[in-house]
Amino acid sequence: MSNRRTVLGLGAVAGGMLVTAKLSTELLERWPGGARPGDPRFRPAAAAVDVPPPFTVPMPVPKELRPVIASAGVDVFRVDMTPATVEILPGVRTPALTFGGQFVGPTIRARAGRTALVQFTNRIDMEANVHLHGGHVPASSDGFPTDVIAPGRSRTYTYPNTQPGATLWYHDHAHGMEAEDVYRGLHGFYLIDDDAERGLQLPQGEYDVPIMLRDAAFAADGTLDFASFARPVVLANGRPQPYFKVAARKYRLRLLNAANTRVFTLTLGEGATMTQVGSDGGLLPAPVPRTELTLASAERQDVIVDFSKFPLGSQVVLRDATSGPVLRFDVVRRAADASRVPAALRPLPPIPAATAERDVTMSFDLSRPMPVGMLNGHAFDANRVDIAVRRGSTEIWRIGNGDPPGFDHTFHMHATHFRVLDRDGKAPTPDDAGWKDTIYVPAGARNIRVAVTFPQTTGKYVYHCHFLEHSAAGMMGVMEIQ
Ligand SMILES: [Cu+2]
Repeated sequence: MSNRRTVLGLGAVAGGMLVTAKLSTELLERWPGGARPGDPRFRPAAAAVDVPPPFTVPMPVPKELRPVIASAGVDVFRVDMTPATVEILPGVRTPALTFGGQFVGPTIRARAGRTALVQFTNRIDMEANVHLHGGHVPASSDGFPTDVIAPGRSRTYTYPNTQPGATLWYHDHAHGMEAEDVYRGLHGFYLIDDDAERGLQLPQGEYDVPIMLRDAAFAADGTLDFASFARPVVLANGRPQPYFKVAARKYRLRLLNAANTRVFTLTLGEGATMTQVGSDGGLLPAPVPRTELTLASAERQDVIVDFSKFPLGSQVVLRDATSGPVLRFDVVRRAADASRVPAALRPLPPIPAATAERDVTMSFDLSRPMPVGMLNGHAFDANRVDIAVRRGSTEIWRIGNGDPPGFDHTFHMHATHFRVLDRDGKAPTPDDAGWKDTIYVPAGARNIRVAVTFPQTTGKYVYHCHFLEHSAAGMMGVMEIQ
């Protein structure tokens, strides 16, 4: 454990510096303008490992997990957390830490109004735990960083699914290890379906596709290189720049940025429209036509793409502004399409009057040999309550980035969702729409105001930077709902 933590410390610096200091002279020299495909720097420094050309492997859709028991009102699932050797790059064996042996864990599809009990068994040789990102769950099932599952032990998490339909994901949250563990594969989708949403007749079944985007660096022997500055290989559902065969009809694409420390800015084809219907906490009040989506680490956006707008045989590329092609959709067949995109989806309720306002400033202590992550000047301490709030109350939090230019952050709050009111006095961006649990806090952001209504549950939850190298380095606080 101590060895692994030491390694993590180095990784924290590397990963943190990668994104946060992207404007530093040193990095600009190494990485001017970011890597582009075809640029030799797009490959890892010691790239003896073969990264295939784009669009040579198919994109899988992670398997959906069947409940082992489905009784009145309760579904029971079992998932092993286990080391596994997986194929990410074709023909290359990569050791990973997985849920259920899959590099992108099995998708858990839950139903609103039905409790899911998920028993996780830790078959990894170190402590780990599980956080349901975006889940409204009791504190005892939230994966508090020090509330871990010992090796060889099992733990059943209770997910009440009292929130509306949404694209959530589950991942490790063991303090100090979350960055490395998630990087090595402890991530999977958790989708909540609700009847009202189903009634809208958005694309369903095989036309409802979760897509996990992330990046990775590979050492020459095929292992995932966690300490690497650069993570040049972009993966969609665990494969490098894959293709995905689609029918000429509407699809719901549930896009998740599961990269530890990266911002994707996505466009489709030659400026094709992606109709956004959902964000972190589920459906927007109305569909929003978008041509460019920005997803910081852990953010989700659900979009409807109508591939019938493209001639059969078209190849439509999803592209990231920094890394280039991410995924190619090949329009290969016709299909019936009874799905719709209604003009009204799910109304957003009015925000209750706030009873408190608080500031949360995110920064590094750069005076130390290893940068330490801080919120309001304090590194994470699991035994200290940083913010106590009243259950059911509404507050306005002003999130600021206290670091010098070049240091980006993200802000994530557990237990609930919030709404972005404004950014430094300006209107929120389209990427801030709807119910959010994670927002981008770029360099220079001083006052992003969010309104949050706390749930009726009580207990200790964390809020943190979701660039996981930053939270692992201490950029995390404890809030107690009382
Ligand atoms: Cu950060």
